[in-house]
Amino acid sequence: MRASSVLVTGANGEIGHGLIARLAALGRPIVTIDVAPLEPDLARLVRREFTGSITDRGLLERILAEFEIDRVFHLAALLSTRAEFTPIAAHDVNVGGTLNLLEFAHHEGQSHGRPVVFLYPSSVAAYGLPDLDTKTRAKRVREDEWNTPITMYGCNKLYCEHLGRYYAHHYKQLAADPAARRVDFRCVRFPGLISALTVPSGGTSDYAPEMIHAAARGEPYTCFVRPDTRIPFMAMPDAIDALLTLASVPCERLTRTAYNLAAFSPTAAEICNVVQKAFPAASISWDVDSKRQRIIDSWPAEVDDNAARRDWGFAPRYDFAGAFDDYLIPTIKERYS
Ligand code: AKB
Repeated sequence: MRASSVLVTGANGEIGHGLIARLAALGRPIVTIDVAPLEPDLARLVRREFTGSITDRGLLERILAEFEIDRVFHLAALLSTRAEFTPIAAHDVNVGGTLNLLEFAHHEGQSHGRPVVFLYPSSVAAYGLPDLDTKTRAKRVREDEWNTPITMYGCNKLYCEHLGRYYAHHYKQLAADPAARRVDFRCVRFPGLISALTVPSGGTSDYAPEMIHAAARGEPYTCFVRPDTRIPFMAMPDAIDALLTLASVPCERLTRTAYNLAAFSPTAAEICNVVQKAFPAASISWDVDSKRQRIIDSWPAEVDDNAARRDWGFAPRYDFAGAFDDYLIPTIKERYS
């Protein structure tokens, strides 16, 4: 008999670290895919680790043959800055890989007869505001506004939100016997995420976590965006809670497939101030990279997350002060001590 398990792609990444620990604590057998071997602390927690790419359909077929997957957390992606340097590779992984995973989930659902719950982290990068004036006037942007991303990553995320909705509601709609609902696709649009345990790479919202971790390590940091730059952020534990909550809510409660999530929206200068208060020796300077700034300026300062709050009770634990005082600063200090 195939073992019923949860599949996590991009398991070695920032969200994967937190999510795998939580899934293991819940007693769920975990199967992972990542292009790099799992770090030893994570590897101990999983039932089976596959080192390879989500673009490799043969690999997905092997997993299909061996495991009964009833839940997928599809975290693997090339982030916004990296994707601009290699847009075709980004499209292959972010879109091609997601399409493979959706098809995989459909076949899993067909084989065990239950819909596979498919969790997909989209991003605030799915938005694209044309200029700073519009960004200021837009205020709290709703899911269906300003869906005109300017990055390959943002275009990939927005398109995959629609692919997921297609698999969930319209798959093979013209077939003589339209397929039963096999993929239960659920998506959150994450803001920039800040973890106390890992440092991101390849993103454009990375200036916030980089600034904090550099200060804790006693290293100087040069911030690549203007001090008045404002986008939404969230502490990693709230991001993991959101994925787990959305995964377990009855599907009748969901009125959409993609939900905005928000927690706090500080400027880069406000982040710098709290970091400097916590680490008085921190050396933070500013050298604006106008191209990365343009990307950040196209993302909203705030998003409207009323639908997530109403439909499935999303309620982040950490506001700006709490995220730093109760989670980031103490955990990071302990990590580097
Ligand atoms: C990035 O900066 O690319 C990501 C994101 C906001 O999705 N952190």
